Amino acid sequence: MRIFLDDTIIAPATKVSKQAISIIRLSGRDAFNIVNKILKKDLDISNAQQLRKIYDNNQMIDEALFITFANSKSFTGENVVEINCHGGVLVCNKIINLLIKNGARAAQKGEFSQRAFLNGKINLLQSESINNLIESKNELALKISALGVSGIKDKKILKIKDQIIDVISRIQTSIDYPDYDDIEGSTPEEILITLKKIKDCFTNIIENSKRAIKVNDGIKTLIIGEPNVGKSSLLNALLNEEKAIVTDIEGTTRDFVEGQINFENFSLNLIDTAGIRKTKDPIEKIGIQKSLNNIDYADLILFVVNNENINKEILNKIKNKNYIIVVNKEDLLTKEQIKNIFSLNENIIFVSAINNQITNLTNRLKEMWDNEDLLNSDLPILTSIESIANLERALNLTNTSIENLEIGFDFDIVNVDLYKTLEIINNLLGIIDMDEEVIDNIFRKYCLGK
Ligand SMILES: Nc1nc2c(ncn2[C@@H]2O[C@H](COP(=O)(O)OP(=O)(O)OP(=O)(O)O)[C@@H](O)[C@H]2O)c(=O)[nH]1
Ligand SMILES: [Mg+2]
Repeated sequence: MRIFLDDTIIAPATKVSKQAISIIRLSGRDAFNIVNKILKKDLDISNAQQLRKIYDNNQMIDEALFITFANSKSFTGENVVEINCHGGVLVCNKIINLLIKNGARAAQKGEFSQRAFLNGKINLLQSESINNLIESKNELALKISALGVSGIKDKKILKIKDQIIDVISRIQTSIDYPDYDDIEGSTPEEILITLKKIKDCFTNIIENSKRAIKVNDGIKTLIIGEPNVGKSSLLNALLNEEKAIVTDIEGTTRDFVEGQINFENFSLNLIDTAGIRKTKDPIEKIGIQKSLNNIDYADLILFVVNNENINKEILNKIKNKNYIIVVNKEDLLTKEQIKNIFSLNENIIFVSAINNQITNLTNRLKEMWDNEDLLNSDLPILTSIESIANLERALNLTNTSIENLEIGFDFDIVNVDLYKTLEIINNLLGIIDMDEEVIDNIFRKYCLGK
């Protein structure tokens, strides 16, 4: 995709379907002129909202609300018109085609955000947050994305950037003026202190960002255990629907049954698996092997048992993972049994899936993934894997600079890596010119009309 900032682009901002209202958006230098061609009287630019009739020659097509934004006041930084027309598929498409006939061009995927970026209205991190805001599955993910869109936390990155520039300048001056030993803070020891602070900041941003991505993508949660302990019943209780088949026959679940549940501050991607036991049935065997193989990839294991006989082989397989032993069928246990089981392991929770009594478990999950600190931290959160990978590269370069200074390498070698680090941070913020192709690649991910 080539970028033509001269073009006026158009796209539906809402789904084109049968609904009360559809919104069509135009952005570009000629947005007002093009829209005027389908009206009897020109838009009054000083009036942001106007109800007007739309004409194709003399044929009236619809009556719509026109909202105008002039240049700097718009999201894209260009002249923008939003047309709130009636929501029929035919009428909406007709208006779009009419405006294309009059000089607009159909927008490419993500082109509105791209223009906002190119016109300096948002930086790259903000534009990634817009996408995440739309994709948010739970409340926390939404709040994180909203903060990202506002760009409020980018100050910290700007501060780090200033620090990097400062270190580069100090080193450069020491190189250029070797006899001038009066430059404040330019001994290797002093530079190391700043670099270690930068390193800590990068590390924390990366860690928080990875957690934030998990918040929205979901925690991969494997429900495992022996046959008939109530794994599928637990899945159903968590999902609050009869998703998996539940019977009293051992080996009911043969293959994975999946479901997703959204809590306020996290989401769980649940996988119910085949009960683990020794079997001659070849199909059941495959299912059991699949359950075991998946242990490695899970973020959380819910190991379901019914009593004090906790299968040691299974426990051994999950002992290094994040796990909870869920004692199901609490309704069938005596107080004495509960007490005994409780003392066996610190990760034990009692539930009765069939009776929907699972609050012990959901409360524990909420404690484990409270995640509120992500909101309270003043560090920005990167919302795309690409940006995190870039910051990881910056972290590696900073680490190399620290190591090189510690072993007494020349300053100029250190500065080469610091320049590269600065370039990465600039790219993250979209501050310097980036290769057109890179920009295209980034924006193609976003959907039309955003
Ligand atoms: N009393 C009681 N029975 C339960 C409870 N949860 C499940 N059951 C019963 O236990 C039996 C097995 O339940 P499932 O959920 O199919 O067990 P599973 O672990 O998925 O079994 P497989 O798929 O065969 O491995 C069913 O008869 C359920 O009604 C519970 O909390 N209390
Ligand atoms: Mg089952």
